[in-house]
Amino acid sequence: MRIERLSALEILDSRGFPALEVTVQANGLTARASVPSGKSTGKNEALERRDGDPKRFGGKGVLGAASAVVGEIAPKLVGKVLPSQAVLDQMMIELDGTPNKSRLGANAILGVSMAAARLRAMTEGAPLYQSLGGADATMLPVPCFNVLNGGAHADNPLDFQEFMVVPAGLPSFKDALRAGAEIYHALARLLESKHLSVSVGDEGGFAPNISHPTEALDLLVAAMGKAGYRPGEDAFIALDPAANGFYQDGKYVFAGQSLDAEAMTAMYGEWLGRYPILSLEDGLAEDDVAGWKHLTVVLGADLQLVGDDIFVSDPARVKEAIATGVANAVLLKPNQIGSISEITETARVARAGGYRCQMSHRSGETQDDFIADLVVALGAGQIKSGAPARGERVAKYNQLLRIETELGTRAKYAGRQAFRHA
Ligand code: 2PG
Ligand code: MG
Repeated sequence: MRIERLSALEILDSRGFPALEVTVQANGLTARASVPSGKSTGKNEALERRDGDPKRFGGKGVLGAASAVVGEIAPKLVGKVLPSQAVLDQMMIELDGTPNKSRLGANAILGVSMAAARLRAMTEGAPLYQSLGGADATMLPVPCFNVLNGGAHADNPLDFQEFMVVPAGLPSFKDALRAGAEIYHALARLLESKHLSVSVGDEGGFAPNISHPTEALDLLVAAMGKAGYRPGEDAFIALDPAANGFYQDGKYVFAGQSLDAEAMTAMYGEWLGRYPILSLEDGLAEDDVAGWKHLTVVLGADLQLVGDDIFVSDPARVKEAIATGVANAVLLKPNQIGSISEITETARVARAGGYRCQMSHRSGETQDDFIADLVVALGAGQIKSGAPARGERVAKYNQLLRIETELGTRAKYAGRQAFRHA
């Protein structure tokens, strides 16, 4: 089976900005993939190539990335047998020749990497999760539903970015999805009763006019109860403050406060006694490594501490973190590193060091549901894909439902075990 055609198209993402879609064809089969985009990005992410032409999409066009696919990558693949994932990704990394994929663009490389993985699964006649993960890939992840948005993803006064509902205590993914949707709607009714807005942020969570994180935490716990779920038994809370966004001159400045890393750690610790929090992502800023070490020493035994901006899904950074005691879990965002082989390696390195992994979407998404299959393939046990609402967010959750149904009695639900110490 030889690759007949590799093409790229500039499409729109969920925010109305350009995104890259890649299509690969062989043997009458067509596989397609598109690449999402972050807004609160880590400074060391692989480069998302944008045109910078102010006359088109405010400089955000991806025609250059598209032409890298068609003009540079396609000539290496068209007419050839589809290589293994490792060989393909390595070929593109070498063709790019930069440490952060800045020449071809991480969006160009990842788009081809994903589309090729899909094509391989189609030629094998296997579902994508099985093609990538083998016959043992049967673990459905715990979904983390981002139901209250702030920070860079909303224009409300809330400085913390994400407040997630985590139905880890339910028996199956399907039950967890239903709980997420019911709690989301209970939260809407609660907000309405308080005359707060139910307009939403970039990830489909509500963005009410509140400013203190504990107001959001109280709302989450109340919504769980209103929907008939027991906080701390059926459903839990995960946070992504995305602390880079409010880190100024060595202090964390939010809701009228200015705290150092020790005070932040004490505050998070105090919340653990009051709220059923089982995961904290980017509780401190990417440059505050000393703060992260302190946070890990003080809270690492009781709480999952996820590194996002600080690790940027980079296996080398994760390795260093394991050696130096920073965090105890890793967020997996394929476009931070730029290929399927590399994100798989990040998960392997994390796992080998005893770190948990959580698969993640980006705030700018498409309907592509690749990460749903990938989280099952990697057996990561956790995923965040925004609210249980909005097409590009539920595309992933719905694909997980299909996978769960297809696996039937072989499907396992990660549940509370997916979270360290939970
Ligand atoms: C995050 C993400 C996804 P963004 O910070 O974890 O929720 O946001 O894609 O804007 O980086
Ligand atoms: Mg984050």
